Formats: sequence, structure tokens, C-alpha cells
Amino acid sequence: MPVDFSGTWNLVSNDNFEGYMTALGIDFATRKIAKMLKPQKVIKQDGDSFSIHTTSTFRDYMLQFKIGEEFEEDNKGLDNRKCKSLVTWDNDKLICVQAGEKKNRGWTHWLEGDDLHLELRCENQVCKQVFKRA
Ligand code: YOG
Repeated sequence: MPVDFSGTWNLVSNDNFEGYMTALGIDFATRKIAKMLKPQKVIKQDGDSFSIHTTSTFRDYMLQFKIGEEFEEDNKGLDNRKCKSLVTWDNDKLICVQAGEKKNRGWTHWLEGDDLHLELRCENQVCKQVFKRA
């Protein structure tokens, strides 16, 4: 049985989100707002199909994908750059590679104890987020 990320998760820590946003070219004013947010993730996992809905008081972002199937991602409301994204399993970790203009862009999700972890990567910046079940 694979791990199950399904559930509603609240952000509890957010390390170097500023560096990650700067690498994505997010402007100063938007970064100041974004770093105050405590986003929630609602994850639905059904076999190889996932939806990850990240919501906040400022912007929302919805992602749907199937493991092993490359898709066009528009990052609408984030940096708005299009990329070709692919999510695969690496043991119990969910790994997304976001190929496009930005080098080394992607993210990794995994569970640790009762917590959901997320590493967000762009160029030479790594943001580390931890979520707890709502
Ligand atoms: O998650 O890709 O779970 O999509 C990353 C924000 C902030 C908007 C959030 C809104 C990057 C202004 C999504 C925050 C900074 C700043 C709540 C992370 C860009 C713009 C939406 C992500 C994956 C993995 C699923």
C-alpha cells in the first residue's frame, strides 16, 4: 500500500519562502503579503490521481495530475510561468519536476510522523514547509 497524502493540512512552518519567491521573480510587495500567509492544503489521492488545492486569504492554487503523466502547468496566480511538469514516486516521496525557464524547479512531498512535508525548489533556493492535519 502506498502512502496516503489525502487530507486537509495547515502550514506550521515555512523556511526560506522568501528565497524561493525571489528566485521565482516575485516582486517585493507580493512577497511581503505572501510570507505572512498560512496556506492550507487539501489533498485528494485516488490511486495514481491527485489533486492538491492550496488555499490562502490572498490567492488559491489548484493542481491536478496523474503519476507518470507529463502535463502543462500554468502556475496561474503564482509566477504565471508555464512549465512541463511530471510527478513520480521515489519510494514514499512524491517528486515533481517542473521543466521550463527556471532551472532546478520542482517540489517533493513526504510524510514524517503525523506531518506533511514539502520542499519547494527553484534555481539555488530551497523552501521547506511543514503542515499538520487540520
Ligand atoms: O505546491 O507548488 O503541494 O501545487 C507556492 C507559492 C502566494 C502567491 C504555493 C499564494 C510560490 C504569491 C504553491 C500562496 C510563490 C507568491 C498560496 C506551492 C508565488 C507567488 C497559493 C506548490 C505544490 C505542492 C502543488
